[in-house]
Amino acid sequence: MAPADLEAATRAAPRDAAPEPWVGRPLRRIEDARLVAGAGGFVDDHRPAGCLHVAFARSPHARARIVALDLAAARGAPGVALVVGGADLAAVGGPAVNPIVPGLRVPSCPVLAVDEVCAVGEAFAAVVAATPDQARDAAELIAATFAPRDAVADPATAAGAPAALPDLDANTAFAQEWRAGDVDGAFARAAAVATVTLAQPRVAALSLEPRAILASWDDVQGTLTVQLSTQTPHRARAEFARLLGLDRARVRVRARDVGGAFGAKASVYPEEIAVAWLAKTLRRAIKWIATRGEDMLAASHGRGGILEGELALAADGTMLGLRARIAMPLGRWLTYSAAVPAWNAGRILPGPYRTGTVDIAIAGLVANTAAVGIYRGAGRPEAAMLMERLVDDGARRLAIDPMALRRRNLIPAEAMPWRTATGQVLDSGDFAALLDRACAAADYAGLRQLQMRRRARGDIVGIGTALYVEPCGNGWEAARIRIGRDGIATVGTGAAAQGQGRETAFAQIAADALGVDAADIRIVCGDSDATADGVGALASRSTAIGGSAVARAAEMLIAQAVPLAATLLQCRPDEVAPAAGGFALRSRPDRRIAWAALADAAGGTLEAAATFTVDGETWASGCCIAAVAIDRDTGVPTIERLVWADDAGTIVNPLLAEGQLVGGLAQGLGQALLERLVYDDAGQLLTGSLMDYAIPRAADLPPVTIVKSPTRAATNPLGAKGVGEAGCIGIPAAIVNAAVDALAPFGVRHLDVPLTSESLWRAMNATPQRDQAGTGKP
Ligand code: SMO
Repeated sequence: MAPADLEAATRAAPRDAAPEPWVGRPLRRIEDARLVAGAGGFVDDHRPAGCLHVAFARSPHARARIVALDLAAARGAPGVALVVGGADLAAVGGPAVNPIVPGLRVPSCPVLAVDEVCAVGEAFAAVVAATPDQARDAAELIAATFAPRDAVADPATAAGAPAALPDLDANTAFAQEWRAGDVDGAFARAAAVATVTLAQPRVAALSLEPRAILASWDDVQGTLTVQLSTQTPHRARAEFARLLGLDRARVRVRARDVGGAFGAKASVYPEEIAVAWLAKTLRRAIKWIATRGEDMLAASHGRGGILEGELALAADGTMLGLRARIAMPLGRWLTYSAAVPAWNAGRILPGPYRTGTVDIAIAGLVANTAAVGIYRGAGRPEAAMLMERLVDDGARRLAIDPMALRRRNLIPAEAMPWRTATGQVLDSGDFAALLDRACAAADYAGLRQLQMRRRARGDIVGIGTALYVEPCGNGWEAARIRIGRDGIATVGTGAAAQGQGRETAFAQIAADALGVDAADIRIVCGDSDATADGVGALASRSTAIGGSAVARAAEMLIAQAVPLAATLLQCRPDEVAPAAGGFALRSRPDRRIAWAALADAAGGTLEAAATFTVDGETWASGCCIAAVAIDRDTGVPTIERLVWADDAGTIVNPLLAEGQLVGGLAQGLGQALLERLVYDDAGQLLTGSLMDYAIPRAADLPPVTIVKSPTRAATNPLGAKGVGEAGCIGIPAAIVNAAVDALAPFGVRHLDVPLTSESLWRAMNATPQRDQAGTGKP
């Protein structure tokens, strides 16, 4: 830089300081301009010339030996480039599994079934053709002869699901137990023992763009570029590299826009491995976009657990001990995070309560169905449902108001950080404040009085509460910041996006950290080249961990820039202070130097990369109160009131946070009232389309009152917590508690989701009442 330019650069005042921090502002989503204009970049928006398309032949049997496979007719069909069977890909391995629980046994998962199919919908052959229709037509010409075998039924989805936990046997892929304190003693001296058994249906993730992949092989460079609808691009890159025998540097995975993932796009699928292999083998661009039906049949499902719990209570409502057995279905193969729902449900079961005496056992069961994996909440909703049902059942047995029983057992805010009986360390939270604010906003006392008056005139009305905790991921995330001569900061993050508004929130975080305008930030996410490595968008972790990585990278960039700024400002580094748009002399704030000039002086670019590793875990929490009315003649439930206090710590953008809460509420509502995947006894999926699987529509959403009750997270510099899964965690439990409360005069003691009008009507009209827990204790 010439001295005259330098003089000008150090004098040119960059834009004025922001009047307030960017974090906390209700900034409109940067992403929406392209999305509402139809200019989003979903996988199917990529249409390279000469791209070939894949269709799969799928098993019609839950379990069968493949006796013969005839691919000849398909190979001769119009437009067909290649047809492969399982044997052709037998040497390619299967998806990796996170060994988060001890002794995990992983069933084999061939890319395409070789000798045996293990679930309806499992792919056993693939056709590559010029158009998607030609590929599908040819796939129908594949002639396979099957010898059906006895299938292992999924306990939770078999018709007439048992109300008790199945025997754990050879189908157990893992088991784990948490024990603390004298559990038998606690139950022996209990004044009351609450008992609850939950049988949860499986649900479908139903992202707007189904699973989708476009894999392109570059024969000159020897590289594979994959456009993938994923929430974990770096994980997918590692998987494709490992499975195809490529160096990671030669694989790039990109996900420009992902129309929802909800946990179901955090693992590579066998179909995706097949497409990547076909691209490398044919040295072409190959695309597969799943149909809605293929996703319902063969994408990973969520929930489906059977959970039994017992809560020992003293006469004053003090929790003395907690016993639980939790069995989660896994299906025929394990997704990367297959063990997480059971592990989460077990480790967080005590929730916000002080109970130090526990015996909690979990197990994961394989069966001849589609895989079951993480799904928005991933075990947290199951834990909240079991614990909060136990609390209400205990309150009924002791004739104590359920709110008073909760209040008596909450971990006090002053006790944070709190180590739970399962060894989890809650970093922050004020559960009593959440409960009080929710009660105040709902006018809980008034609601109870109104309930008495309405019951007296024949209305069927109930009030339900659920408190919840939401662990927000452990481990690390990566970020990289590069500032060029134009002063624009390009921020790469390993925290991908699936519709949360990541570009907006992270621009706010980076703008504050660098002291620049958010308009001068470009966020690059959903790209394995954005950072050297990365984890992805899951487990409510991205803002707390990924956002902190961005802040950390900014600190490192500032540390690099200060000596340079000192040279240019002709002062000592300790005389340099951050100023709007760059740095200034501490003693002479008008003597400034902008980031652009620093980048120029550094040869064109300033760059820093950082990894943030969370020390322990960040815990969000909340409290939901629901008031539900049930129609006596039809059983139709109406959610009359919904109040929700959530603690997400520091809120980066209130619009985005509320969007996440309400979106999660919609999904939680679906689980509470509507959604259920059903297999018949032969392992056939009966709910294979949106004609037989109900999801909430906009008109189904009740009004919700959201009140804030934040406490700073103690485990990350932003003080931020997760918010994306909260709606699936607390809302269903509150609604079920309200419905059980509504039907209590009918002797109803428990209801399983979904609370369809049919199931509610049957519960009202069943006599005598079934003892749900099978314990003999009414
Ligand atoms: S269920 Mo989430 O994407 O960890």
